[in-house]
Amino acid sequence: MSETASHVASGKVREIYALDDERLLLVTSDRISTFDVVLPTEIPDKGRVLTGLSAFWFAQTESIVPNHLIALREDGRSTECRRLEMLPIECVVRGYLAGSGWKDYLATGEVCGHRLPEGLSESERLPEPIFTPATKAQTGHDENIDRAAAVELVGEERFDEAERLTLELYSYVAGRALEHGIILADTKLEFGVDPEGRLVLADEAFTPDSSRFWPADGYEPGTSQPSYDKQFVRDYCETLGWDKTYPGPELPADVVDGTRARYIEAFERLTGVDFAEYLADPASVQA
Ligand code: Q0Z
Repeated sequence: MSETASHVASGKVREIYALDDERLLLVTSDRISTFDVVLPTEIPDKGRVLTGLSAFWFAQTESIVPNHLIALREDGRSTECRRLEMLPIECVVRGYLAGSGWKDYLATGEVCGHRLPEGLSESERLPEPIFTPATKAQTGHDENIDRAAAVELVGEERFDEAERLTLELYSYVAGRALEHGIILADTKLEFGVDPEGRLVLADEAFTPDSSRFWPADGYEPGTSQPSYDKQFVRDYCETLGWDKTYPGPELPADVVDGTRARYIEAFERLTGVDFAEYLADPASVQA
C-alpha cells in the first residue's frame, strides 16, 4: 500500500483498510474457503480474478445504479472505495432454487415469504427471480428474513428501492452471463447510502464468492449443480473424509491448478478480456 491505512475489518478472504474519513481500501486475497472453512493453500490470482470481475460489473451496471468504486489499483486486487453507511441487510436475489432457498422451500414451501409453486426440484429455475434478503450475522450464518423483518431494519422506501435495484441488476447480469455459458443461480449484493441519501452498490458484486456460478452446459435440475469455480476443491475434500472443521486440508498442485484455470475461464468468458491483459493493465475491464 502506498499510503498509510489502518485496518478496519477482515472477511474470510478480504481485508478493509481506512484510507481517510471518506475512502476505504478493499484488498482481496488469494485465500479460498470451502464448506465455510478457509483452506491453508491459496489459489494464485484468485483475488485478482474477483477484483477484476467486480470492477467489470460495476462499470457495466453504472447506468442502473451508482457504485462505490473510486479506483482500481495497479496490483489488480485492491480497490479504493467510497465509504458509505451500509444497509444492515444482505440483498440476495435467487433465480434458481439452491442452498438455503432450497432448504427453506422444502421445509415450508416458501422462501423469505415468497410462496412458490409446489413440486419444484432442487436447482430448478424459478418462475421469476425473487428478492430474499438476509440479516448480516456477526458470527455464524446469515438468516433469511421476510419483507416485514427487512422493512423493520431499513424502512419501507429503502426496502422497495433495494428490491427493485437488486432484481434489475440480477436480470441484467444473469442474462449476460448465460450468453457466455454461465448460469448465475443467485447472488448477494450490498448497498450503502451516500451523503446525499442515494443508494450505492458497494462491496464486491457478481463474483463467484458472492454468487453461485454454474456451468450452463450440463445443467440439470433435480440435484445440486457443480460449482463453476470450486468444484475441484469440493470433490477433492470429499475424498478425504475431512469433517469440515478447522483446520482444512492442504490442496495438491493439480487441484490448485485446475481451480485457478476455472476462475480465469470464468473471468475471460464474462469480461471478454484476456486475463494476461488484465494483469498488464487492470483498467482493461473498465473500458
Ligand atoms: C463492506 C467486508 C471486506 C470484511 C464494510 N463502501 C463501503 N463503505 C462502508 N463499509 C463497507 C463498504 Cl464496502 C463495508 N464490508 C464487508 C468487506 C472485509 C468485510 F473486504 N464491511
